[in-house]
Amino acid sequence: MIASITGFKAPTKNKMVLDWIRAMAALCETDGVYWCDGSEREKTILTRQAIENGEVEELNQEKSPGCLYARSKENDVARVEGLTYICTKDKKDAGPTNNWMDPQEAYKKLSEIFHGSMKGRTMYVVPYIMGIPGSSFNKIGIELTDSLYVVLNMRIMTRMGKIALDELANSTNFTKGLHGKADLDDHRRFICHFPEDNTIWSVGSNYGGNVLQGKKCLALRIASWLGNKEGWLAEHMMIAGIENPKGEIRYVAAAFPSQCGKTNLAMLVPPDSMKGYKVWTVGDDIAWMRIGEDGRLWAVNPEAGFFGVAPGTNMKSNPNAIATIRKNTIFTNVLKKKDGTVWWEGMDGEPPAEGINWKGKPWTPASADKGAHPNSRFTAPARQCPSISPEWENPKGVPISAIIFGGRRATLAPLVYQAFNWQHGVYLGATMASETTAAATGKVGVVRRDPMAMLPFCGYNMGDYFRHWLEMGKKMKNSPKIFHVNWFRKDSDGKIVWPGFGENLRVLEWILNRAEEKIGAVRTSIGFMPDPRDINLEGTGLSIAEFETKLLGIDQKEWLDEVEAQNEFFKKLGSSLPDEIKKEQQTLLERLLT
Ligand code: GTP
Ligand code: SPV
Ligand code: MN
Repeated sequence: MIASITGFKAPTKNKMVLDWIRAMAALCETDGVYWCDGSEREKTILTRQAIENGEVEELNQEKSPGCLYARSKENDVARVEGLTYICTKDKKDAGPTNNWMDPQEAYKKLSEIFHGSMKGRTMYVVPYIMGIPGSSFNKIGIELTDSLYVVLNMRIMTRMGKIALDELANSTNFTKGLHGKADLDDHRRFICHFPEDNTIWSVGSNYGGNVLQGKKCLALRIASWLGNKEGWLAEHMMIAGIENPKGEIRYVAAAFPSQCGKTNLAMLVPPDSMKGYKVWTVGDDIAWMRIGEDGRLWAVNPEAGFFGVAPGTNMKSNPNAIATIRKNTIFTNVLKKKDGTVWWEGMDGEPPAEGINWKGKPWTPASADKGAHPNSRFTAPARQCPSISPEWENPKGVPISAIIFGGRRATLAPLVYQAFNWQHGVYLGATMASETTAAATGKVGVVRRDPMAMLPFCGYNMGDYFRHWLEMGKKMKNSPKIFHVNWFRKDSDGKIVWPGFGENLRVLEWILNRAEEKIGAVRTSIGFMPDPRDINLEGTGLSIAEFETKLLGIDQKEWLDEVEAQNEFFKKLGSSLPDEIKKEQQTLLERLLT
């Protein structure tokens, strides 16, 4: 039976939108179609509905006004990279690092799961903008979903509702997204991208990165594909402005893999020894970057909220995040306390005497289980962040002085080094590696290649992606300088040496001084490294000697092994790997051996 558009009247005459929604509603056999307008009134109504049907719980409204609590199924708490596909006609276009399915096969396979899956459920139409309203740099998406949890999250993470339909008007240029919980069975769970059709279908999950389609699906996988065609970059990067004591602000963008410190760096609070500095948050996860008329690289955060890692967030590690999530925040898979507030491992103060944990089970500090899942998250409006940059909604974006790559490496990678030039910098990004985290299902703590932190998010052939980066460099008059950092290097006792968090500003200061060519550096086989006297160590408890050996030391044997390990990854890329990257590796090898 063809379901008619019921519930509320369609607020658009856009024929393509209407035809497509009618077809999807028929496929899913939904009971009704509800168009989200994004208003406060609607939020109140949908929140009440979500509480009534058990999709979310209300938290203590005195202590946590506007806050909600949600639990996803135990088998549905992280991105599923093994079930995430790029569906292009030619397998080569997805490349060797992505799962690939033929588009026709994917539509067929997922249609069978979607078919009839919304019987007795409402289909919510969520029109949304990724980018700054009114900017020519925007992408518009419409996500159809049977999950109120998704609707409530999307209204925080994107500019959602009427505003997006108005901006779309009669254009046919929008990302067609379909999401259904179906039966939340992980054997019938797929996250499929059809970049040639500007389409995303995800089914069988209700976890953030799999289902909040504006984020990883549109703003990275589809957008990176478009960026390659249109000459811009969609990156897994935080963006922040660093204001020095003279009041000058310089912007950096940093690509670290999931759960490796982007949100923390974006909201950094300067240490006591760096009075007069201030960090302004522009974005914590995604950067869209274009070359401006001045030949510089300009970055915009296309999101409107933060979907941040909860465990470890406290007043010392990230006070700005703590202030941001006091109200209007959705907490997913954390522990719920008796008083209707939330808790997670690594929060301030003592653990609560009891609570209900992320699995929905009674919990005490003696429990073997964790209170909060290691990938539990908060969803909060970016505008609530005390350090939000006055420029964060500037449609032009902010000019980037330095690009920073980094990962979790217990050994090998020093605290910081600088690429000799853009091409060498692209090589550093291309050969990035990091220990895996709980942000995706699978083993945690295994070193894997994660080029530019985009392994799970690049919507096309990784070799072509490197080539695109190389070409972008040639087009810029004033390209950002490129750096590599590692906050996670351990000593022989297995302890992380660098204090991290706010103290990372000491490294950012060096990076910006280098980017502006204000100070010299030591030329080493792997890149430019700091003269230790150029990094402010006051108050870190680290001596210059310790700093040099434990954080800057280069172990030749380890680096030679690293080059070998890179070759394994290069082999996978085959002929799509640009010669320039191979050449950079060759000259590194020569430098290591002389
Ligand atoms: P995604 O949202 O998954 O993309 O993660 P992210 O890159 O934004 O990572 P986030 O800032 O949330 O940090 C993830 C984890 O790394 C948290 O448990 C932090 O406590 C920890 N972390 C962040 N910065 C540092 C640091 O400078 N040093 C150390 N040791 N840990 C850090
Ligand atoms: C990440 O995993 O990089 C995240 C969280 O930012 S998710 O939205 O789940 O992708
Ligand atoms: Mn991320």
